[in-house]
Amino acid sequence: MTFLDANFRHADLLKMEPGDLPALAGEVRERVIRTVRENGGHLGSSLGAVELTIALLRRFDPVRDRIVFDVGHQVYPYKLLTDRAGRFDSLRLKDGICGFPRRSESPCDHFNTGHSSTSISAALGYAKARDLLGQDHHVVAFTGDAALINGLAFEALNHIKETRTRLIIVLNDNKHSISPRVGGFATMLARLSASTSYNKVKSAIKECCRALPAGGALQRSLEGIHAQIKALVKPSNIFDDLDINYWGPFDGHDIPACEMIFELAKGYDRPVLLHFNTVKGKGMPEAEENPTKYHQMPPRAEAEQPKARTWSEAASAVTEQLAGADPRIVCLTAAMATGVKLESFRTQFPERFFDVGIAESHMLTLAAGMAAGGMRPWVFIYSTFLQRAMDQLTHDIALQNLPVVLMVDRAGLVGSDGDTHQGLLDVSWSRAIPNLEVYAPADEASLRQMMSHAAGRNGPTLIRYPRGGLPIRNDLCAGHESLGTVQIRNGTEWALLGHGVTVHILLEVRERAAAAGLPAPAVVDIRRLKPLDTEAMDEILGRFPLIAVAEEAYLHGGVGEAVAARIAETGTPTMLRRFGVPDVCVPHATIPEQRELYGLTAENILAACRPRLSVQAHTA
Ligand SMILES: Cc1ncc(C[n+]2csc(CCOP(=O)(O)OP(=O)(O)O)c2C)c(N)n1
Repeated sequence: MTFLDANFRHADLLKMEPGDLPALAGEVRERVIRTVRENGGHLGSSLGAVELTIALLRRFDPVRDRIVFDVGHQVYPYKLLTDRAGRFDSLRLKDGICGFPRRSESPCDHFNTGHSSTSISAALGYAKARDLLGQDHHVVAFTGDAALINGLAFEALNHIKETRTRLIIVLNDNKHSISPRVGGFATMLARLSASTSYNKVKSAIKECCRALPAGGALQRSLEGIHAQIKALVKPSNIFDDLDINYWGPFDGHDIPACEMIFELAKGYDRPVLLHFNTVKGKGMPEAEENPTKYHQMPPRAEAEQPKARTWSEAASAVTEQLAGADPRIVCLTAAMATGVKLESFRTQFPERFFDVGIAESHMLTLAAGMAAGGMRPWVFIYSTFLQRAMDQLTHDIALQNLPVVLMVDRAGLVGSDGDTHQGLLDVSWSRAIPNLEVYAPADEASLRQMMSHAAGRNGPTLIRYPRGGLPIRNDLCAGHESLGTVQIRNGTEWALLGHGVTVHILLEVRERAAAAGLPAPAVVDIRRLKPLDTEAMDEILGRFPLIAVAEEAYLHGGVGEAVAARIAETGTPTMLRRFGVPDVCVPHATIPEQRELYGLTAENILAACRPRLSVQAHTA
């Protein structure tokens, strides 16, 4: 019998017999695996959270109660069981179900996420709002063990006591970040997880469940278990010390036990943290075996394509070479060693590799300290996660003019992870930070050149590069020593300026223009985004009556604005068109679809510029 069909509703879950729930869990897993294999997405975390989600949804009202997920990549079972099974095949596709909780998508999604460690702060906010508004629903923060070590989560844990509110924290402890988790807190959790108290509680729960009474008798029975939990489950731990009641560890795959624990927690009038042990990738042997590999999977179409060498691989290969020549070079990552491809560096230079866990702010200040102490730190970070460490970049690194290199991966549009993961802000804010030099390579040769420059620089350098494979063209700036603005193709009447990936789009515009009998535009690689190469720039602006700037970044604060300011300040009589991402949150879709949405295509740029070209009248 199939339970999880397209019409499955949350109400159906409440009617199910407990004995049928393991079969439902199997169907949820099967659906998650099938969909992720096809569309790509996060796999291991969702597979590990199936039973906990079923129990949560049987004991809490997902609309009235506020369940706040951390990161949000474990919500596929939650989405399937909250009336979205019929649309689940569209997961992460354009206009489809988002891979993370989205308030606009369902009344059951209470807080948008994508970045980690926000759940306790947000849930605490919800709890306090409830108290102040005189409401009485439950608030649950659902967090992973690796997310818990971020400073933001610690700040929230510290604050809980002061708020004197009722809050339930579900700690889904699968012992893994993307890679194995790191640090002293991980060791403490491991010690708690190994505690044998759970077995004693389990037998108490089993005893109670044998003849579960109704009404007041149930309440008395629960109180009895509660007393046993308080008596039994008390290994010393930081949570109790922070006045957050710690209960656990429990088996997060035992649905009746999870339900009972949730029911108990609902009756508790103080903050409580429920510690569940789970297995990342549960139910899929290869994912259980290798949770790092199966944390996230590419869409089938991408997986079947021949694997191109990626920007991340190229960047880490150059770093290894530079580190071989300079023993002061150290590499830092915040739990993203696989994503930024630092595994080989870690093997080659174990003493000079630092995975700090999900702790971006700490990582940057640590790098600043290392640089002040005489080392040459190279920080590898996704553009979107650098947002977590803006003050550290500014206050600790840039203002002290320290020689830290920021290798900003996944800069630009990132595709199906959606709005929380786009790397569109780094250009705007990094252009405003003093002492910082900012570069965007358009090909591997440029990347190498920029990294060599950064290695020798006595100040902070940021190099942004995109997600995915390197371009086939690798000689764009051949013969040009300058890391500033370089004209790479000659032209008349119009010049197209870009940086990074857009340089290739502009070369395509040039080809299309030639095919259409239009004058060929000059193509210019801006290369250094800050400080702008004003000398070369002014010379180019002065030669062409039409200038177009294209960048895979927000238009607000982008390089296009800097060019506009330059044109205005120098009184250059030229017309400017800018192409980039407008003032919107960019939803999940493929990168080509996202480019299409915002006009970052050769076709659109040509169409937009065409009316300004004087020869247009002569051409077909
Ligand atoms: C601020 C931030 N840094 C990095 C990431 C990338 N990231 C996504 S999931 C993850 C690991 C999360 O581990 P955990 O909280 O234990 O949850 P699990 O995946 O094990 O369920 C990381 C590092 C992120 N989403 N947000």
